[in-house]
Amino acid sequence: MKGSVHYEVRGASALLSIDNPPVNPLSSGVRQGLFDGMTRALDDDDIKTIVVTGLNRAFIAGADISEFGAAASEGAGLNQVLDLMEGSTKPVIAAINGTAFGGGLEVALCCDYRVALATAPLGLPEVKLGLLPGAGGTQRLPRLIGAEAAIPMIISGNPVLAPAAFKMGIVDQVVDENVVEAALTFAADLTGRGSPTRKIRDLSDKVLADRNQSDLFTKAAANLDKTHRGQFAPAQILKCIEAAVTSDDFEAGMAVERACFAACLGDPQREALIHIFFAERAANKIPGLSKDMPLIDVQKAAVIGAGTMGGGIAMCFANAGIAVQLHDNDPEGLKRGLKVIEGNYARTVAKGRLSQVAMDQRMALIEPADSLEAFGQADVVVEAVYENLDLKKEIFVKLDGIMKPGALLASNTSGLDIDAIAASTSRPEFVCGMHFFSPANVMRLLEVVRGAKSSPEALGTAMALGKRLGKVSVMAGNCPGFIGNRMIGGYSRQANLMILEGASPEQVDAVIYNFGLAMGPFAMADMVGLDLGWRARKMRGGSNDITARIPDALCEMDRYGQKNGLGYYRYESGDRTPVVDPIALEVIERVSENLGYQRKVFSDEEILKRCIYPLVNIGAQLLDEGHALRAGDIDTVYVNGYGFPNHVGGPMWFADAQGLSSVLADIQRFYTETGDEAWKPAPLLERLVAEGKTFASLDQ
Ligand code: 3H9
Repeated sequence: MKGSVHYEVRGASALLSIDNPPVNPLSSGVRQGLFDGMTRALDDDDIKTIVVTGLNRAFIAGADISEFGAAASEGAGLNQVLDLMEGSTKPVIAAINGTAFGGGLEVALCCDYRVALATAPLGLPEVKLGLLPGAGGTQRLPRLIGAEAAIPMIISGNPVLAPAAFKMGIVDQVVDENVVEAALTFAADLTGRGSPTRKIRDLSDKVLADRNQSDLFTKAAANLDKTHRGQFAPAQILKCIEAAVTSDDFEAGMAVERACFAACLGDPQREALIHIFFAERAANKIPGLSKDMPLIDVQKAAVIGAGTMGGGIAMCFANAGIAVQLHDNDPEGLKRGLKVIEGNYARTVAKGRLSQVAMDQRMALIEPADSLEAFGQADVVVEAVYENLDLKKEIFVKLDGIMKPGALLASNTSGLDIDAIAASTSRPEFVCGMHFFSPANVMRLLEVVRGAKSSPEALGTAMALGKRLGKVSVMAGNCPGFIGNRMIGGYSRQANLMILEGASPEQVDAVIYNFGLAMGPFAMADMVGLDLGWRARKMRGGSNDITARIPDALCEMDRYGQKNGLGYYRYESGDRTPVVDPIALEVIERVSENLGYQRKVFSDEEILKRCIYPLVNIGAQLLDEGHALRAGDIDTVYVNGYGFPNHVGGPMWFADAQGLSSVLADIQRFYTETGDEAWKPAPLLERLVAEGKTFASLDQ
């Protein structure tokens, strides 16, 4: 059995300490240990109170996620343990020493009282795994703090720190240190007062008050479409909380929770979300990079380029408490960049999500630098100038002469050749890619790009730095576009071909939106600006690519996208909602006819396949070439960097779910119909189908 619980007698208290490193999930050994410890304490007349705490860095991180979908595990069930705790005639006190998530918080809610360390986060994040708190959380939390506060906490899955939990009424005492001693003192005090117990299941005042709010659940349900579009678990959560509010019968509410939990457990979204949970963590494990190898000690960072990317990257460092110098070769650009950063922070302060003090501290960590020479003592530099290989090489030549020995030299290129950049220095082993996604201070993804000569030390440092910056880091090989942009190229190309062949931007965008992305390729193109590509193509002397003909024609008519209110769509002033514009449709039809297309009608299903299957086919090539280490890495990139719906699990997981043989059959059909080499089936996809395997099987 996995994990254990230590039993100690401390005065008149039994102290149960959960030990299942690193974060104490409720694995079989923990459940059995809690059951045995509770039984022993209840049977011992000298024991008057019971204190439950966690060793290691958490209280309890929740149910053991790896057990979901696996064969039933041995030992006591969680409900048996919780019944024993909640039924205890001796007060049970949770000494919350660290993270109390999911089933962990539910354990604490079955205790009579909760004492927490001020730094401990408490939350019910099950929704992020496609689940709901299935150990009474949906019934006990509303009884403790009221449904109005419980709904956002359970629906968002976001944790609160112990001091906020105290204000909400979730914990009874917060201490800055020695939480176990504080809980034992709390216990001794209870004994002195005749050992009163306090069972949350018996509380009713909060839910009775909630009953008077007739629109609580209709409002919450209406909000789900904005916050959790297409997701299954959130509506189930509301159903459970409503049961807690509308009936006095606790057991009836628990029965609703059990049924809804079972429904979530059986839903494919749960599997997809748990796949993403483990894939994000697996992405950190790089063959050849050991956990304890020496890394560069990053105290001071530097960023080149104060535009949107560079400014966002500087904010990432400052947010993580790392001093960062920022340089731009245009002094006005540097001033503008600093103003934008200040404005970004000020908006977060205005929304109440950052204190003014924290903003001032972060701004103080960002030091403008007049010249690159100022970077000599930085431990890492991230170059974030625009995508021009010659310019980047020139900068790296200079950095080579300026940076101290042993510093990490990273380029934020989104797809240029890292080896060519590294070759312009005398220390290619210290060069790698660190590709942030825009806006860098918001987006979670970081692609760390391995050059042919990048040393394990440099790569390990970049990966660890990503974690410090709060990013999900994925290692990518050095190929044009790396993982993400190489794949997105196939997606955009098919979308652009389809509007030439007869689909409308609105239809393609609707299919992609309904699939779960925030916006489709044409709304996205309008947002980014059609003129960027158009100007770049003109500078290169034009392009033979037929998919550029429509955006070129739109730009020739001064339709640049959202920025001037006209693009693939029309935009009312001050509104970003795309409105179908017959003029743009006329342009599309004209270009399409001039190129000799017979426009045809597309089904939504065909559109979805044409957009998503290039991701799958290119993803398979990346795996075969070794440019992506795992199918799960590709899914992690797409979910965190490209807005792919995480409840679908990423493109490779989606392909597995469709059945690889049917995906391959469609790709073969597209190849035959179009003769387009881009549709040539990836050899890995063919091999997997021939062997009856899935992409997921490669990661096991
Ligand atoms: C639940 O509770 C359902 C109940 O309501 C009902 C039941 C009937 N299980 O993230 P890290 C592993 S659902 C198993 O790198 P951090 C993780 O895979 C659960 N393993 O550390 C990793 O393994 P490895 C609700 C888990 O410090 C290692 O621990 N709970 C679990 O950055 C370290 O993790 C959640 O959703 C788990 N529950 O963050 C909490 N948790 O080293 C999910 C972690 O082999 N967990 N592992 O790669 C988290 O949010 C973060 O892991 C946590 C620590 C904040 C706890």
